[in-house]
Amino acid sequence: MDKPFNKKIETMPRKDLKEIQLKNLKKTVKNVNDNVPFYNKKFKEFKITPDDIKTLDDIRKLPLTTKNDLRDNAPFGMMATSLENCNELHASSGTTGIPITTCYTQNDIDVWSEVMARCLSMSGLTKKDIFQNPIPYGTFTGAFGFHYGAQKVGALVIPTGKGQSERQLKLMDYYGTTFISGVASYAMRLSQVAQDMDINLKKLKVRNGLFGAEMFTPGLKKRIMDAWNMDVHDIYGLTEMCGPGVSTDCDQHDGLHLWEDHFLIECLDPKTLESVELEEEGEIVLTTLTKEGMPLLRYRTRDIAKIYDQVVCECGRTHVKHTTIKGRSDDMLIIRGTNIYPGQIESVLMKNQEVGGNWRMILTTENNVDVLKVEVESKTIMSQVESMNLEESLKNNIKSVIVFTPRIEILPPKGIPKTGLKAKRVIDERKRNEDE
Ligand code: DLL
Repeated sequence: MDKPFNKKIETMPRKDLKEIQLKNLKKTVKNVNDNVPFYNKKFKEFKITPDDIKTLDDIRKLPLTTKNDLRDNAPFGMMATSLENCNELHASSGTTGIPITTCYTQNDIDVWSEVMARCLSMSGLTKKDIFQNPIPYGTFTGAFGFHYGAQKVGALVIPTGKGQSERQLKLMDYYGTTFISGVASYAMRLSQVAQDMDINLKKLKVRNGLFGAEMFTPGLKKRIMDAWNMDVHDIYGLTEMCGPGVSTDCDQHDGLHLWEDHFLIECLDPKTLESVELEEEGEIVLTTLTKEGMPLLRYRTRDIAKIYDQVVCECGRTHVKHTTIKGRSDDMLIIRGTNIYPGQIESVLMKNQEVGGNWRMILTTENNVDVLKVEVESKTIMSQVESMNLEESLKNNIKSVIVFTPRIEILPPKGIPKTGLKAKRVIDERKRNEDE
């Protein structure tokens, strides 16, 4: 059974937790009203003052914040304190626009280390572990969050950083690494490289892994567990909150505990922006409760999940749980009139033992009709007959989930070109075809 890093807070009675939340919500609202012109203007527009926040439900009176608001005020317009009081900057990659930038005060770094230490301990990390961190150290929040948290737990951190999969595997073997972190699809890439190098992953000492940063279906999680013979946990987070460390699943592997003393979660219908019921799917909206550098009110994450209606978990933690992230609302595709999340396709693929670690969807238009092709890497090199059989079975299985029949192309292992840090699952060429 995993041990809480901070038992007092992690198992605190919910009544006390809510008191802390209300106190810190009031403080945050006053802080942004006094120090962030964007919020001060919004409060005037909404005709509210910080004194209107008397209960946690009053959060609904507050304005929502969107990624565009952050972009309009980039890079430092949303800061609640001067840069002089900050000592670290992180930013999203900015591949889809202006990078989302956030600066941390020392207290923000301390809080980040604390929540990461809780997530890592929940995934089994102890001071006895040798923790290898194969995430690029840079403006991406991933590597530093894991690094600070693992050091706080007291593990020995090996900051291997970016890529170089062969070197990562050799170092795991050489140093006897017991715990690894990373972007979810990278663990699969490593297992593929291990196969090419004739390394038996099960003979390495790695016994735990904590992964996230992108769509992470239960099917992919199980795949990684089986390939490495290790326990795998899912970690969620985003640059706008702190980076990784917002939530992680405990040993029950049934939902991710979100640290409610630092973040306040709501789940809204993305169309009406009204709250959905517990256990109903919606967009996760988060408010920071202790952030000093860039506090955010009701930030629309675009991530789709459900909040569990469960007060105390079997693990003893009292912090609320949400389901794994199903996808982003902006990832949802409408193909031939059907709403499809890439995660639905991944769930089917990962159940098939002949399927390798990588796949992607390519959408085009032919005679005004959407065409979906799913490219799938096989686990091992296949004969033509084996490949045709796999194609047929995937066609039928995917059809049963998305209603129409996709085209399937089976590619050899590593047949899909590598993308950046996070896997690129969807290539939508439909618009371009229409314009031609
Ligand atoms: O990806 C922070 C992170 C690093 C989390 C390492 C976990 C591990 P961003 O680059 O700002 O930050 O991307 C945040 O990634 O809104 C989700 O859409 C997605 N995401 C993050 N974790 C998960 C997860 C980092 N466990 C965006 N499951 C978020 C599904 C995730 N999606």
